Amino acid sequence: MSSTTTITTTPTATGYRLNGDACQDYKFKPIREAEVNREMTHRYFTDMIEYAESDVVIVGAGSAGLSCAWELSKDPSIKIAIIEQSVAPGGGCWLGGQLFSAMIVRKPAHTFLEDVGVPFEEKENYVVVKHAALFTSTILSKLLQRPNVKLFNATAVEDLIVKQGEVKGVVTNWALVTLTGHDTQSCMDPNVIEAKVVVSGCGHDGPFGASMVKRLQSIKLVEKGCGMRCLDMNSAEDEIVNQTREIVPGIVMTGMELAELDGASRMGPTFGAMLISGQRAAFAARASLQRQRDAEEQTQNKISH
Ligand code: AHZ
Repeated sequence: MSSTTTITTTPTATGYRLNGDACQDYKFKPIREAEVNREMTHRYFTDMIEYAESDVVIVGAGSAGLSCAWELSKDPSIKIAIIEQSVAPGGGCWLGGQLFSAMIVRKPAHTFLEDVGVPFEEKENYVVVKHAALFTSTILSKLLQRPNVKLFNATAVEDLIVKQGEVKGVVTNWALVTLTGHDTQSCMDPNVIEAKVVVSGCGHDGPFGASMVKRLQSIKLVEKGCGMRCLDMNSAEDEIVNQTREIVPGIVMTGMELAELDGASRMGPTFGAMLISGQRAAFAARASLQRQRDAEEQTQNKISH
């Protein structure tokens, strides 16, 4: 509380006490419009310059992508850009399923919730978070405070940078351009972010979903799979976690997009697999970074000998 804050103790009609300056004649400090502009644009473009070369780009800020970012960003030396086409990050995890609030997480994935600090109600084989938005808002608020993480929302990944069969980064555009602009503004070229590893968590097929797996199939870096199978909660969650891996050099896949690649079942409204698949994707991304560092070191050693 600032030293100038006044506390009123007048009881209101509802019995609550109001406190703070909001009850007084309120006056903001002055600001110039241009100052607001410069604060925002300077910071955004500084971030764009800073993250033009990232260690890891995570595509899609759904439950899998965010869980991956959570785990990976524990190492402050890894620079992570998260690209989300929607204005609001979170993908499908603002709701538990359909329009319902509660989020079901099957054990033992509840340990991930403990790690993030999300409270839950305990049942024998699963836990319940009282609102999925509590998970999403908690992980987002903690993640976005980490100095090695930048979220670029309202930005879509349109394509990949691929060299000699290895993924070396992503091609981006403002999501509005990707969604509608290409009808009228086909000349609007995109932007790029170089990355040592790309983690794709674009979700299953849909208006924007599975965008990465479709592109990888079209350039024949992966085979065309049979697509997501029908719902079976018990097999689906294990399958997704166990299939999480680096699918081609430089690209790790996580979450429901994997079902489109490998033909796994969908699990419907249970989220444990998304959290643990995200965590596994972080381990796979770290292993890929390490492998690339070792290879670089070997090349340097050969040159210097
Ligand atoms: O907007 C998408 C969403 O937030 C984003 N996205 C997709 N393509 C993109 C692109 N560029 C940038 N080209 C992109 N962003 O990716 C996010 C995917 O989140 P999601 O919640 O849809 O997927 P997830 O795999 O993290 O979680 C799946 C949750 C599901 S679906 C399901 C079922 O249908 O049975 N069950 C569960 C638990």
